[in-house]
Amino acid sequence: MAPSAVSYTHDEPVGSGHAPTATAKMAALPHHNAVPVGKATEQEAIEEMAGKWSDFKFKPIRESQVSRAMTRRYFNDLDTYAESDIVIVGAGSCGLSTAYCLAKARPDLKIAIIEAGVAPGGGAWLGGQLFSAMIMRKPADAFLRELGVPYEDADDSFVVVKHAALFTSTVLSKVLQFDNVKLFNATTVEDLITRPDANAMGGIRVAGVVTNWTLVSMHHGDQSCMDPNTINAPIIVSTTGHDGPFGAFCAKRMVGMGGMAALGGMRGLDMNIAEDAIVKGTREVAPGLIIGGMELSEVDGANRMGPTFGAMALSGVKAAEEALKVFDERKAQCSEGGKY
Ligand code: AHZ
Repeated sequence: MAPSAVSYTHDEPVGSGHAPTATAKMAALPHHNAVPVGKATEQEAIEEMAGKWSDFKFKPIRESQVSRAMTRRYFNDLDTYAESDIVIVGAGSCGLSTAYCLAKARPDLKIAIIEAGVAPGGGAWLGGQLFSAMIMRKPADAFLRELGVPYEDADDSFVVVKHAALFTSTVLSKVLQFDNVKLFNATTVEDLITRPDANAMGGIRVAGVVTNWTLVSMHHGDQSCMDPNTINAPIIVSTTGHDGPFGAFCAKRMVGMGGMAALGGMRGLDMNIAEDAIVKGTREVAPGLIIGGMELSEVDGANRMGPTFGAMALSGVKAAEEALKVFDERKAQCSEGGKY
C-alpha cells in the first residue's frame, strides 16, 4: 500500500516578500528495507562494513553469470508479454499514472509499458522552461496523496511538488514494484496490429503493437530490412504526448489507416480549458485504442496547458477506468476462437 503523503503549508504572511518556508518538515518517506526475492546468502547491514575497507572484497563472479542473469530475465519477459492484457505506449506522466491505477486495480492483468526513450518519464522530469517545481491543480492533489508524494499546499487552486522529479521518480518506482508490470524502455511502438471490424471506422480495430529497439527504429532510412517484433493485446492505451519526432504516434497511424478521422491538431495554451478537456475527453477513440494525455490534444484539437500536470495524472486515472470498462469485451474479440 502506498505510504500516506504529508503536505506542508507556509506561515509567512502573504506579501512579506520572503520565500515561503515549510513549518512542518517535508515528510520523511519511510525507506522500507529492500526485500530480496530468493534470498541466497546471509544479509549484511551496511553498517557492518564501516571501517573495514582494507579487507573489503566483493563476492566472486564470472562475467557470463552477469550476462545470463540479465538476458534470461529479459527474454523470459519478452516471452511472457508477447501476449499482454494491456499495453501502455509512452511512459510520461500520463502513461505512468495509467499504469499505476491499472496495476493496482487489476493485479491479474499483464501490463506492458513500451517507452521509446532510455529514461522513462517523458516531459515530467522538470516543471516548465527547465524549472524544478511541478504544479498540480486541485483536485489532482488526491493523486499525490495516493502515491505518497509530499507537496506544498500553496493556494486554493493548486499544489506544488518541490521538484517534478520527485513526482516522476515516485510514480515510476511504484509502477515498477507491481509484479504484473513490465517496462520495455528504449523500445518504440512503430506500428499497430489491427484486425478487421465491420462496425469500426475504417473497418479496423486495434489488437496489439509492433515494436522495435528505438535505435533501430531511428535508422530505417539508412539501413535496410530491420523487421520488428510484436505484442498482442486487446487494449492499447496510447499516451505518446503531443506531436513531435515521436509524439502522437498511435493517433497519427490510425488516421493514416482510416481508423480515425483527421487530427484536430493541438491548439494554443489555455490552462483552464485544456486541463478539463483532456481529462474529460480521455476515452476509447477506436475499438481497442484508448488515448490520454497530450496525445489526445492532437486528436480532439484541444488546447495545451503547458507546465501544469494535474490533467496528465487524472487523464491517467480516467484512461485506466476506460480500459477496464471495455476490457472483457475487447478480450473476447481478440481471443479469435483460440485460432491464432
Ligand atoms: O518518449 C516518449 C515520452 O516518454 C514516449 N513515446 C512517444 N512516442 C512513442 C512511441 N513508442 C514508445 N512511438 C513513445 N514511446 O511517450 C512519452 C510521452 O510523454 P509526455 O510527457 O510527452 O506525454 P504526456 O501526455 O504524459 O505528458 C505531456 C505533458 C505536457 S503538457 C505540454 C504542453 O502543454 O506543452 N507539454 C508536455 C510535455
